[in-house]
Amino acid sequence: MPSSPSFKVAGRAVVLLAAAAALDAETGYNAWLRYAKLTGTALDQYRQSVPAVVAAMGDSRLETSAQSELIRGIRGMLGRTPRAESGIPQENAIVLGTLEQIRHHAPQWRLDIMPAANGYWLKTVTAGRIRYTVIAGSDERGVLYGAFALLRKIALGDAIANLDEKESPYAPVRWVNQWDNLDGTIERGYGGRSIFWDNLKAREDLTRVSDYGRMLASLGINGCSINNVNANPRVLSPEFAPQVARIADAFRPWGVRVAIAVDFGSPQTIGGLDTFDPLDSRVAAWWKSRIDDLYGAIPDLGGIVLKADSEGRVGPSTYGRTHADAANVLARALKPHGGLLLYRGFVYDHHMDWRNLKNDRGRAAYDNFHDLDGKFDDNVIVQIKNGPIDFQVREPASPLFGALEKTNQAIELQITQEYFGQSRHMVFLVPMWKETLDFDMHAGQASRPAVPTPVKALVAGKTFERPTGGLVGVANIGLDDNWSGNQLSQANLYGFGRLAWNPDLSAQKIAAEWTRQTFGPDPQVSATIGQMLLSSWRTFENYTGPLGLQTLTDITGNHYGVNVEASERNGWGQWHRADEKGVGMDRTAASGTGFIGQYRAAVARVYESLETCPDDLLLFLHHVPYTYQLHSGKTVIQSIYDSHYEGAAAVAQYVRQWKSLAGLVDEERYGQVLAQLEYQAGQAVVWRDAVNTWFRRASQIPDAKARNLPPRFEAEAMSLEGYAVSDVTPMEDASGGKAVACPAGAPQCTASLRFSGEPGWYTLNVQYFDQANGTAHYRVWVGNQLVDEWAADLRLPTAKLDSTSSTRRVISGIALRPGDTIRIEGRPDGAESAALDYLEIARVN
Ligand code: GCV
Repeated sequence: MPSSPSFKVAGRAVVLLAAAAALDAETGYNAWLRYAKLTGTALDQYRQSVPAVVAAMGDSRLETSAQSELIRGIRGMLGRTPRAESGIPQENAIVLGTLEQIRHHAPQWRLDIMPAANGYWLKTVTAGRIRYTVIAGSDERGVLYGAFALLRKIALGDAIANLDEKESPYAPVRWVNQWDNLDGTIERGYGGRSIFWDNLKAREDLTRVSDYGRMLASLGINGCSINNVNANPRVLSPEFAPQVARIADAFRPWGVRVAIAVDFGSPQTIGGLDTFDPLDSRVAAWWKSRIDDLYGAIPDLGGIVLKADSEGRVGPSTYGRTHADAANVLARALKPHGGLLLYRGFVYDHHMDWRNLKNDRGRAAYDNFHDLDGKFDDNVIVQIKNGPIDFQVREPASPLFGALEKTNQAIELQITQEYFGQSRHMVFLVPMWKETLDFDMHAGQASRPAVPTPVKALVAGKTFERPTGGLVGVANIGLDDNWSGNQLSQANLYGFGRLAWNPDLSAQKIAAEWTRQTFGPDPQVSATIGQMLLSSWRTFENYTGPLGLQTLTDITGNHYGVNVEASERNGWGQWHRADEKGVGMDRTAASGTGFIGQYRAAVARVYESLETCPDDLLLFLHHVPYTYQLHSGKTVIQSIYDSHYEGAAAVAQYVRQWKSLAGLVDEERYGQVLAQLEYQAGQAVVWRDAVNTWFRRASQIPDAKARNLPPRFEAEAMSLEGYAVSDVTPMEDASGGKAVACPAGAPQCTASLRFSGEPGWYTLNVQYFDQANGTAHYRVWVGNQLVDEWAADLRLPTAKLDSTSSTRRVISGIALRPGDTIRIEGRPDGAESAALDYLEIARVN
């Protein structure tokens, strides 16, 4: 990727001189595989310990990738290009191959313990004065993963001189799912269009797919389903197989097997049968013939992902058949080819009667699948979302994990940040995933000694000795230069991959690894970014949906802005049941929906009792009055108010923390992240105010704390020229429930006020609306002086005036005197009305 060497942040000239060479502007395309040149003693040390030769024992595609990756990485980090050789050289060398090859060529090295499939052994071996750094894989993938592991060690500054380290993946299935549509759009994708598809075909240029395969391989990910689970039936049409085959070709050098998602109605829609009944022999024959053909074109196809009977997708219920019937008909066709069928456990009724307090979407996965335990073929995996609802900001582990003993399972985690601020908010999801993976479901046999049965062990097949299972992540990448819509969301892809390889890694370790590889070894950079990442889930939860309320977003719309009521009075079942008396879903066995009874007794006991239920999940599991006292000592309502203020304050602090890295991060990424965090800080205020206003109105209980906030001037109370006052819905999405909008066709409108405060330095926070239907322009004047201007050109997912479009412009360092006129000019464009909510004038201390 092109990069520009310019770097011009004022005020850090001394630091810059020293760091300039390392701080070339970067797009983020190389993600954590930058292989940036080492400096100082690290460079000297590695130059001494890294040999001049990289020798491969075999010439398979994966070994060749491993060899060239090592050369690429060493050239990048050490500025030296090792020689590529084959066989065992008579000089110091990195030697890579499968254990079988190495034993054959060098039996005297006695590498006789085989790591599990896809594993590797990094070992320093000496022969007289010759020193070999051996990368021995249990298979070819293991060789490739070992090569990446060695490079990671160098990038992290770990010692490599005396290696003896064996690693193998925790679970056999380590897949990503792309929700990419064949037309090139991506469902819930925030990193640009698809790298795979355009215009109902595979893209002409698949270089990005190959580069993505390299990123996945660096983490040990071994499979990728390449189209949306809301599948276009066309993916199974006979003429489409070459398209899939081209993508498989691009991934193959990186050991990533392609899988596809299919539509269960395909025997009818594509096959021309009059049925898709899984027990009809013609349907079974059709699946077999299509799958045989696919394997003809892609012999190493990983398998198929199936979403059936969910959110409008057809499924076995049409014929009164079970999910096992549906899964097995495909699994039997896949079996002779070694393919897997990943059947999604995300099955629920989205037309439930919300008035019935016993209805509960949270029950659905367990209710649909636990009776079928033992009925699925052994190449079927039930793919279960981490929580019982749908990737909300906090959910308990799905009870289904603890309910399947004779069925393979996988956990589905969402890397793309659908309910987590999409690509605009920084939220590092690893701590949340860890909480679920480490959660003990107490699923062991009562008769056996109590061995912990965490979710990770259950899905990896360890607890009940299942033949397969694993971790699946819904990916967050697209054609954007930085892959994921912003620089920091790459950490989630990295974190997913590292956890899929080893869920015992700590969130701290993963954050530290990612930060160092992505932003370099400066300790201040590592400490600051690490602190931001690791606190970001709690921060996001604080300003969106604390205490188990789930993400209080517009669940029937864009899943982005705040809309507390959107969850209620509809059939989607993401209810929080907040009313004037109390809040929360009663999911107890005693008086509620019975959801808690789906857990094994030891878990159910903790959740059922208010005494032991953790505060973080209280409102997910219980309905309580607003005045109920939490373990924290606060009332529920005060905790809601406080956490929203804390969340917004934490994001404001992230901005300051990031600014402390000026000069230590390259200019391009520094600027992008700063802009993102400043935007997020504004959005956190929008969330804070909307949620708190809503709950104050509902509960009629005021915030007990006097908050010291900057004075706010509503736009509708300013002196307006051209602007018209407009109601905002829901009303809590705008301060005072109103905005001012400039009518279409008007060249310009203005809102002004006379400043009457103390003379001094101030920050002006202009809260305006950036709609998606035009590019309005704003200018701010103090007296006759233009102090700021900008275009409302963010890619926000709404054309309305609401919390999604509500955006903050921070104008700092403004000198004000009493009597000054502050004037905001808005120039509308298209249907975008240059709307304003309010102006805050904050004194700078
Ligand atoms: C692919 C949620 C998302 C949908 C997604 C669905 C699923 O409902 O909003 O976009 O569809 O989950 O996981 O199937």
